[in-house]
Amino acid sequence: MNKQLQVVVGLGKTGVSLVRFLTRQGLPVAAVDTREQPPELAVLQAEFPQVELHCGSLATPLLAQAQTLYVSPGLALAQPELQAALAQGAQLSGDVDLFLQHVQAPVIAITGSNAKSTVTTLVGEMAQAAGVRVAMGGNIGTPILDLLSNDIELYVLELSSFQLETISHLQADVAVCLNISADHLDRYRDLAHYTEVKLQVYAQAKKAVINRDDTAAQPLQLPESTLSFGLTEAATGQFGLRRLNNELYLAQGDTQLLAVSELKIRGTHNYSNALAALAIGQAAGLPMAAMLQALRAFPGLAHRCQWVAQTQGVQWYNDSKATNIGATLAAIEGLAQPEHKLVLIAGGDGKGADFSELAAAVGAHCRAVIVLGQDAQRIARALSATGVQIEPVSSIEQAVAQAAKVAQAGDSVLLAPACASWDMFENFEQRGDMFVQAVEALA
Ligand code: UMA
Ligand code: ADP
Repeated sequence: MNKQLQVVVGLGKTGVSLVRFLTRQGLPVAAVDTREQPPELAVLQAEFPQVELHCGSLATPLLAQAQTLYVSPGLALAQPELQAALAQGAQLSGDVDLFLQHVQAPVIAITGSNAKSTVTTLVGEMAQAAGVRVAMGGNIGTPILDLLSNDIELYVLELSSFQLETISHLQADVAVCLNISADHLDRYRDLAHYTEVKLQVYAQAKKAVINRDDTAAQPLQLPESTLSFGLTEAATGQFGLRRLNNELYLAQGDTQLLAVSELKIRGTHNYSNALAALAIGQAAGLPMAAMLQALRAFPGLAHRCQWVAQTQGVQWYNDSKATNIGATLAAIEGLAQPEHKLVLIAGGDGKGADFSELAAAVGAHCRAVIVLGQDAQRIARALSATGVQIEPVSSIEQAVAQAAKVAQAGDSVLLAPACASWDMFENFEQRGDMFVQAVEALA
C-alpha cells in the first residue's frame, strides 16, 4: 500500500490549487470528488494526466491509502468516509494549512460571520497604498496556494469557518474575528460550535485585533499585543468613534483620524469595518497616512449594500451578499430612516437559520417583505406576527415588480436575502446581477 499518497478531496477551485501545488512538489497525488462531473474535472485531466481520479462518491480505496487528506472547504468533515480514513491514521490538512507550512512572509488572518471580504480588501488596499507587495486571497475568491510567491511581502487571508477546520498551526502574525452571528448551522451542532471554530483564528497569534462591541467574537486568551475597535469612544491607542463639533470621526484614542462623511462606504456597520481595517493595518505596521488614503478612496464591494437606482422617489439597494441574518439586520439598521420605510426582498437557502431574529427590525422598519426561494414559507411564518405585509413570489423579476408596486415615494427597496443563493442561482453575484438588471429595466 502506498502510504505516501497525498489525497485531495473536492475538485473545485481549492482542489485544483492543491493538485497543482502538490504535483509541483513531486509528490504522488490522487483526487476524489462526490460529484460525477466536478467543475474543474476537464482542467485537471488535461493538466495532470498522472493524477489518479475517483469521481461520483467518496467510496474509494484511495482514501485508506492517504498519508494526508486535503479536504476542500465545501465538504463536511463529518462524512463517514473521511472520518474512517482519519481514524486509520491519515493526517488532516487543507489548502490554507499547506500554504502556512511554506509561507515566509507575514500573514494577516481575517474571519468573522460578516464583513470579511470588505475588511480583507480594505487592508489589502491600505498595504498597496503603503507600497507593500501584498497578496489577498482565501475565501474571498483566489485559493491562497495560487498566490504563494517569494515576491510577496504580506498576505491578507480571508478565512471561512470551513477553512479554519483544516488548519493545525495557524500562528498568524495578526488575527481577527470581526463579528459573530449565526451562519452555516447546517454544518455545525449549534452556534457555540460555530463560534468555537471561528475563534480558532486566534490560535497562537502573535498579535490580535478584537471587536469591543461583540463579546462573542472575542477569544478567552489574548496575546500581549492586542488592539481593539468598536463604535464607542476608545481608550488611548485603541480605535473608535469620536464626535466633535457635530461631526463624527474615526479616531484612535482621542485623536480624530477621518470624518466618516469622507468615507464612500455607507452605514454604521461600515464605520466598524473601517475601524477594524485601521486596527489590523496598525498591528501589521502599515503607516497611518497610507491607510487613510485607502479608506477615503474605497468605494465598497459590489453586492454589499450597493445603491442601484432611483425610480419615482424609491431608492433601490443590492445587498445580495447578505447571506445570513446578521448581514440582513446590519443592512436594515444601516439604511433605516425614522420617516421612511423599507421594502425587503429576502429568501433562498437559509442554512438552518432562525428567521424570527429578523422580526423586531422588520416590524420597526419595513413596509413589506417579499419572499422567494426554498425558505420563503419559513420566513413568512417567522415574520407573520410582525403584522408586516408578506408577499410570496417565484422569481427575482417578480420580486422587483412586486416591490415597485408596494413601495411608496421616499421608501428604499433592499435585496438582503438572509440566505444563500444556491437554490435558485449560481451564486450571490448572479442573484445580485439579475436584481440590478430587473431594476434597471424598471428605471
Ligand atoms: N462539493 C461536492 N462534492 C465534493 C466537493 C465539493 O458536492 O466532493 C460541493 C460543495 O458542497 C460546495 C461546492 O461543491 O457546494 C464547492 O465546494 P469546494 O470546496 O470545491 O469550493 P471551491 O470551489 O474550492 O471554493 C472554496 C470556497 N467555497 C466554499 O467554501 C463552499 C470559496 O468560498 C472560496 O472562495 C474558494 O474555496 C477559494 O478559497 C465561497 C463560499 O461560498 C465564496 N464560501 C462560504 C461563505 O463565504 O459563506 C464559506
Ligand atoms: P463576508 O466576506 O464576511 O461575507 P462581506 O464584506 O462580503 O463579508 O459582506 C457580507 C455581508 O455583510 C454584506 O451583506 C454586507 O452588507 C454585510 N456587512 C458588512 N459589514 C458588516 C458588519 N460589520 N456587520 C454585519 N454585516 C456586515
